[in-house]
Amino acid sequence: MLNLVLFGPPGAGKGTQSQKLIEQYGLIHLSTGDLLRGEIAQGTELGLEAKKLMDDGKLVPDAVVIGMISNKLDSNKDGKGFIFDGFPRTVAQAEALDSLLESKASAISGMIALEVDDDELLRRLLLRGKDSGRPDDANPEVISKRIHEYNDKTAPVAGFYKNQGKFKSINGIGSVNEIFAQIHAIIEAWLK
Ligand code: B4P
Repeated sequence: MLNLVLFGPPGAGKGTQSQKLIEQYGLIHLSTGDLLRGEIAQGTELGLEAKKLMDDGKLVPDAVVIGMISNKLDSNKDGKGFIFDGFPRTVAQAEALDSLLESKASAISGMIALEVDDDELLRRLLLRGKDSGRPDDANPEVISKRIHEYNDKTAPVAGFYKNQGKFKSINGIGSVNEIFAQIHAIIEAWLK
C-alpha cells in the first residue's frame, strides 16, 4: 500500500500534482481543503464554521479535520493507498494520522514537499482567484496570512517526517510535468 503525504505552502501545487498521481497510481485522493469546501457548499454547520476561518486565512481546528479524515479512511478500506493533500497541517494532525493508520495496520510511506518561494505562491493564488471563486485566493492580505499560518504551524510537520526518515523535498517551480517527473522518480524508488 502506498500512502503519500504531499506537502507545501498554499499554492505550491499539491492539488495539481494529486490529480496526476491519481491517474498514474490509482490512489484515493484525500484533500482536506476539498472536503471542507464540500461542507461549505452543502451549508452544513461544520462548513459554516470552517468558512469563517478559511476566508480569513486561518487553519480549521485539528479535531474537525482529523474527524473528517478518520471517516474517509473508514469508508475507503480496500484501495491501493491514499494521497494526503493539505493534511496533516499541524504536528497534532500528523500524530493523529499515524495512530489512525496504525489502527488499520498501515503507515505513511513518505512525505514529498514542494518548495516554492512566497512571490510565486502569491502570483499563482491571485491568478487562480480571478476565476476560482475562492475568497481565500482573491485577496493578497489573506494569502499572506495563509503563508504565515503555514510557516508558523505547518512547516514543523516536515520535521515530524524527517525524524521518521520519510521526508523528501523537490523544487516546485517548473512545468507541471517537470515537477511530476521528480515526484514519480521518488515514488518509484520507494516502491522498489
Ligand atoms: P487547500 O485547499 O489545501 O489549499 P491550497 O493550499 O491553496 O492548495 P494547493 O497547494 O493544493 O494549490 P494548487 O495545487 O491548487 O486549503 C485551503 C484552506 O482550507 C486552508 O487555508 C485552511 O483554512 C483549510 N484547511 C485545509 N486543510 C486543512 C487542515 N488539514 N487543517 C486545518 N485547516 C485546513 O495550486 C494553486 C495554483 O497554482 C493553481 O491555480 C494551479 O493551477 C497553480 N499551479 C500549480 N502548479 C503550478 C506550476 N507548476 N506552475 C504554475 N502554476 C501552478
